[in-house]
Amino acid sequence: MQRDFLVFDLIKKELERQRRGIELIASENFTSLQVMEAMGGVMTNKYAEGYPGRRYYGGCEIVDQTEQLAIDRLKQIFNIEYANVQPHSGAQANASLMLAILQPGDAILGLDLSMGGHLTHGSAVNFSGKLYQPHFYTVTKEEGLIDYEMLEAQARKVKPKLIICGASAYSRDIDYKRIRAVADEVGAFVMADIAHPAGLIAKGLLSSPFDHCHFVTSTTHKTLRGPRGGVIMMGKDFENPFGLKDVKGNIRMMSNLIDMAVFPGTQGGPLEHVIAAKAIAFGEILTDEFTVYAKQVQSNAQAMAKAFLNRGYQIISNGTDNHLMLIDLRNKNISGKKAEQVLGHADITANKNMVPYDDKSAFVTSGIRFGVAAVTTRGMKEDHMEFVVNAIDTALINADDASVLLKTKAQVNEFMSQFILYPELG
Ligand code: DSN
Repeated sequence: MQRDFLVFDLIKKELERQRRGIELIASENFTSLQVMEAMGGVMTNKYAEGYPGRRYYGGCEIVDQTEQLAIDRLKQIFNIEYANVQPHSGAQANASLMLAILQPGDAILGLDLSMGGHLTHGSAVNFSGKLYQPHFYTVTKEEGLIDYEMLEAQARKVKPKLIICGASAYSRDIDYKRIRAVADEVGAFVMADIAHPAGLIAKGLLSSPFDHCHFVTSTTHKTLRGPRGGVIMMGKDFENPFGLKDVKGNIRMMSNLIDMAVFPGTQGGPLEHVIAAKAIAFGEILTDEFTVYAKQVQSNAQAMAKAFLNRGYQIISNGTDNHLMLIDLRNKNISGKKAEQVLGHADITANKNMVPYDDKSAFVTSGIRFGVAAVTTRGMKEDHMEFVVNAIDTALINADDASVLLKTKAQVNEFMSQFILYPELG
């Protein structure tokens, strides 16, 4: 085969883009080189429908070992009884989990997308809002914190089968115990989607959902710094309450139902090359080096929040406990859409985001979301946050001045040249 220079040239350009810019998208990170090597390796060629030791294809004896390693390491990270590492993404993980425990039309209760929630937590444009009957709770207008009283009132009113906690633009810790209490009262399951803060939870820097939530889902590529993918976990396996039995008449455990909902329920062949990469990333998370990284993420986020507050920016909930923050730009007289574009001109990458009670649409928005997981991987410390926030502020203040944006971009590129990314790639 002829080398496809067209595509490889684009991949090289993407590497250069990642190297020269400040990456602040809260859901992104830079994997280690060994994680990327596994993703680009020969395991991509293998079909392995089923699970380790019980596959529908021959030749699975090696991928059985990588998948089992990924499962065992993930269980060790969170000290849990059950893990499924096959979901192709966080959305697939949530779809599988819901398939395992819900019937079409069942009521679910999640954080409203416009308040920091996620598409798969009941949005009308997503399977979760189409197949199930979605209901929502919000954050409080004054403090920007989850409105637990509203959550409890909604749960009592709509009697959901599932309460979903977790978010994609919420910077505070979550009171899982309180959510479980109302779930028990109304007979609901609780699922925590920890896609964003998983890396901090892994190191005990935020509350653990495992003691209180029946199910926990996550992506593997955000603060966990692994390959793009998803996982489903349970702190403790338990007998399914639906009375389903196996061929021998034994009650099936929840782990069986979840495994079956992933495959054959929602997915076909697992991505064994990605699962091998997950195993490597999970091994990295178990090291002390990752503990240092996770602590630095949290410290950097707090330093960044402080620098924004010092410049008069309004952060929803006035700060952060995790790796991200959501900024309401209304007092800065610029929309999220424009801010995202302007920062792009200065090689600073972030995403526009609705703020709670936003008066602008999801395509325009009043907010912008910043996360520090990726820049922390690049090697940034608390002191560097001052440069980053100053560059953002300069760009936003001079949104219509092309010469200032060009100068800021040059400063950003020069600044980033000290944080070497993938030197092995030339
Ligand atoms: N798209 C992810 C994020 O940016 O938070 C969530 O799925």
